Order: sequence, then structure tokens, then C-alpha cells
Amino acid sequence: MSTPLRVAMIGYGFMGRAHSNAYKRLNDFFTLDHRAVLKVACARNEEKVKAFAENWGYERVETDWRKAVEAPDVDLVDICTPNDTHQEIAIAAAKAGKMIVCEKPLARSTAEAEPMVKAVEEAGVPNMVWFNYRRVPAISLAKQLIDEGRLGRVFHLRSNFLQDWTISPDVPQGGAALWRLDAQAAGSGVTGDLLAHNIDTAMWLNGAITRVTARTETFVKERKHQLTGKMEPVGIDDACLFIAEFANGSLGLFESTRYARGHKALKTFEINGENGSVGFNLEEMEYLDYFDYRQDSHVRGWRRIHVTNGEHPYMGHYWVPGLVIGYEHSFLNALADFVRGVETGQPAQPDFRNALQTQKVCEAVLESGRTGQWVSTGVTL
Ligand code: SOE
Repeated sequence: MSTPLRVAMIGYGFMGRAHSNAYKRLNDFFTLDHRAVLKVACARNEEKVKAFAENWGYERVETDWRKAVEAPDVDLVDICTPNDTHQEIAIAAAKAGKMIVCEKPLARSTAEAEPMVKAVEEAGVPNMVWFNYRRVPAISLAKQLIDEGRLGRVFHLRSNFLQDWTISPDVPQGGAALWRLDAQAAGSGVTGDLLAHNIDTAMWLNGAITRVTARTETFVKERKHQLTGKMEPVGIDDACLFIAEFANGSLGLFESTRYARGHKALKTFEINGENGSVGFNLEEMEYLDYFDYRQDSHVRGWRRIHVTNGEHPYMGHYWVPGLVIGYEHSFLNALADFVRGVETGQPAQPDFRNALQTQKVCEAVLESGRTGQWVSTGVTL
């Protein structure tokens, strides 16, 4: 007999869909004691949330998140709302004794995130932040190669996340779908939205980032606000470049922008160690590039590992070797790890405390962007 895992989904945007898909397919691909049940979909707009619930198969809807969070027939609260609402919902859910999975970034700032960590730890409720890219099999394989010592001492990490969807000054800020451009709702621009992913992946693979120096830029200074209808100053960073020092002595170089014409979601990284290197590109996410310096020199060279074998991370749950999985499976894999963590008592990462470390780096980056100074992150892993 499986134990139901009754989900309340707060929010129904892009991430609401990505997470709903994960709950629906979880038990088709992973053998777990818990069975996901799509119990409640919640959002303020009743008509839209009803359509969402019907489409994805939620049993009922709520328009007041407090009712969804406190419902006795809900075990897990999934927070997919804009960043400015994460804290209030998460703290209420922790008080109600619910498991919580929260979209990234954890909050708009470290100050906002810290009480969230305290709340889940005091309540003792399982928690996770959806930094889904850790669960792309090729990235998990990079982690495995690093942990196996194949790279040796690491010297460099280079990491990009490039998009191009905000170049036009006519793109408004605020409101549905565009809250990521509104500093009040999002907290920051590319730093919290895109670099947070890269920072999470980088610290998972290469340890703590201790110090940063950054240059941020807002190319379009004013945009119409969807909610007020007025031209308003833009408070987010449109682009961010930063240099990082890692605790292991290696150096990091990060770049993110929404102004890289031609790139929709080019997320890449390369890590260079004394014995080898690894490289990843989200546009070809089924591959991990690997250079092994310890091979005989006449056969030495970059190789592309097609990460589709049964022994590759997560791939044994899917098809036969050679056949790929996609973006949506990174959420499925993350959810499976979370549920297994609940069942084994070995919590999946990143939990709220771990995601707080990424928040600290984002904050140091933004501060450095403002002051032009090197800033210590205070991260301990
Ligand atoms: C922004 O365009 C965005 O959707 C991010 O919010 C996601 O976290 C990222 O994975 C893709 O890009």
C-alpha cells in the first residue's frame, strides 16, 4: 500500500506546469512508497486556476493560499508564486506542519530567506528548493566525475546563462508572466533568476564561493508597469558579470544577461582541473564533454559522453541506452530525490539552508555591483 503525498500547488505559471508534470509522472518512473496526488491548485484568479486544475488533474481549487496551506488533506505545499510571496507562504506552511518545495530563488534577499530556514527547521518539515539543473543527468555525471577525483585540483570554473527576451524596451515590467522584470516582486534580475542556478550548480560541483566582484547593468532604464500602466524606473539587473573565489583556491567567471541576441537559454559551464576538464551546454543537455589528461597523449582529446546509459545518473529509470530525456525530467528527478529523502530520512539537497548559501552569493554579487568592491559572501558549506 502506498502512502498518498497530497500536493497543494500555489501558482500556475510556467513552473506550476513544470512541477505538476513531475507529480503526474513521478510514480510512473520511480518506485517509491509515496504516491503523488494532485489535491489542490491555488491562485487568485478563479477562472484561470480552474482551467489549470482541470488541465493538469487537480481535485479542487482554492483562491486563498492560506486555505490551501492549512488544508488537512494536504501533505506538501509547492510554492510557484513570484519571489515576493515565498516567505509568507513558506512560513505559514511550516507552521501548518507541511512539507515544502519552493521555486528558486528561495527569496528576494538573505534577510527574507533566513526566517524561512528557521521556520522549516523549527517545524522539522522536509523542504527543498527547485534548483532543477542539478538533476540533469549530464550535470549529475559531472558531479560524479569530480567526486571520483578525475579532475584533480580544480583551477577554473566558467559559467554562463544567456537569454535575449527583454531586449525590446516595449516589454513591460510587472504583473502576470513579467514579474521577473519588477524588482519589487523579483528582488533582482538575472542574478536571482539565472545566476542563482549557476551559483547553485557551481557550489554543488566545486564548493563554497567565498568572495566576489561584480559588474551589473540595467540597459533599459524605464519600462511600462503592467499593473499601474505607467512608465516606471527599472530596478533589476539586466546583465551581471562576476568573478568569484572558491574556498578550494579556484577562480570562477560568471556571466548572465537577457540581452544576448540569439540565445534563448544558453546555459553552459566548464571546469578545468589538473587532470582533466568537464563541459556542459544546456542546448545539448544529453552530453557531457570530458577531457582526461591522464590518457596516453596520442589518443588524448575531448570526448562527448552521451549520457543515456543505465548506469548514468537517473537514466536507469527511463528508456534504453541512446535515447534521451529532456528539461522536464530534471524536475521529475528532483522530486524523486526529495521523496526518497523523506522516506530514508536523508534529506535531498538543496534544502532551504543550502539554498540560503546561494542567496548569500547573489546578495554579495549585487552589493559588489553597486559598490564596485570585492564582497565576502559568508558562505559555509
Ligand atoms: C527565466 O526566463 C527562466 O524561466 C528562469 O526563471 C528559470 O529558472 C530558468 O530555468 C529558465 O529561464
